[in-house]
Amino acid sequence: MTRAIAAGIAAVLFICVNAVAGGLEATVSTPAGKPVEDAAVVLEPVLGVALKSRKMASIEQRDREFMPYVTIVQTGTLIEFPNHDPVKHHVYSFSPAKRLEIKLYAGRLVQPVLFDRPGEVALGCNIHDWMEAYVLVVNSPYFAKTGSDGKALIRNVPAGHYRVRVWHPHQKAEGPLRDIEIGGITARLELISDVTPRVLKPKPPVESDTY
Ligand SMILES: [Cu+2]
Repeated sequence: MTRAIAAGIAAVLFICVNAVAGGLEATVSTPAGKPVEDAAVVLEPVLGVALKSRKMASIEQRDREFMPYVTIVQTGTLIEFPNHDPVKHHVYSFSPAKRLEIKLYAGRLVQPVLFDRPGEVALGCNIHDWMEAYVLVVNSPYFAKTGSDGKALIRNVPAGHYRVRVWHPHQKAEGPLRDIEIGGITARLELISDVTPRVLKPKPPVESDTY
């Protein structure tokens, strides 16, 4: 085989490999047609092991709130909990997928926490009752979270057969899984999730905070 032919074959293979990555654009709405924000859309590969995505995520505390409200990570990801507030926080979870407690602390230098089991994790703060956040731990690196328009875009998904999962911390029930074939294009899906609207709990003025 001449070098030119080998290079030609390599170029064709490269194009083919690139062409078999696709994506999913999902729109999540309530049964009444309202866009659902903060829903997790996850593509779980039916066959084969999914590649690792990023290893570290961050849930900050700012203005005595967790940010973001919903975080999606792949199983095995470390999450750090930097505190940017002038007051202390005491982060905990009683969820079976991850029990944790970071006792009263200030500042950014707290040990990250390993989320090593798939499942849903509800976070709270022992000091500030209104603080809440959720982590969805999944066995896939292919996921996205919906914005206020209810849309989530998952890019660079290798071609193959996947199950589509939609999750929201305030869903009344998790909907049925759907199967989808991802090819070289961005697939579009309309998904329904029946959620209870988030009710913001009252937050006392910062001056009354003694922590
Ligand atoms: Cu707090």
